[in-house]
Amino acid sequence: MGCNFGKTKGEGAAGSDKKILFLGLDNAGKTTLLFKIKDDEFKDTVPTVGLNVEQITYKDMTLTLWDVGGQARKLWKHYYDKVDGVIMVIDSADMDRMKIVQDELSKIVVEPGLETVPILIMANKQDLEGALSQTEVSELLNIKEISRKNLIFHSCSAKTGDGLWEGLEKLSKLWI
Ligand code: G3D
Ligand code: MG
Repeated sequence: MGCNFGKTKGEGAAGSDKKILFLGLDNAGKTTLLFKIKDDEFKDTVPTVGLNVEQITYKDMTLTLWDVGGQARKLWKHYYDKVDGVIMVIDSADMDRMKIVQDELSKIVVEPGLETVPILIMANKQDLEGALSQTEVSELLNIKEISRKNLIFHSCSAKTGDGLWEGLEKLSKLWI
């Protein structure tokens, strides 16, 4: 499945610690994605009340992954300090809330303190029948209107793991 754990020196950014923040609406799949990355397995999750923080070694980097929950969106900004990357997780099958996702994204991209932080948008739940494709999600979110260099987009399934490592790979390239 292309899992890229372990130390493969020379391929990533110079050995370093990176703090990555998972953002997204509740039920988008943040916690599932976090544990899929951590343990490479599909876990039943319960809605995140507090924080899930996990650390992994990816290439020659230590990534600390912060899942801060999706319900209290006003609290997200308290976690922006010293963030090296944001992974915004989207439920691609949840068309009804795409407008809310778009609003949240438009706030994140102009957030003071996140201007230079790479953002990876993950169009999750691609395994679900009826999920919108990466292109469809990106059109609904009006991504092309966002003038920001370090914003990348990828589709994935936290359930199967498809696209997960490719997304992380894209994000890690922005640190080089
Ligand atoms: P959140 O942390 O963003 O709030 P969760 O979301 O990780 O708790 O996931 C919410 C629900 O979506 C969970 O289902 C989880 O299993 C499911 N889910 C997450 N990612 C995927 C995916 O890629 N594909 C599919 N099919 N389901 C996914 P339950 O039923 O436990 O509420
Ligand atoms: Mg959660």
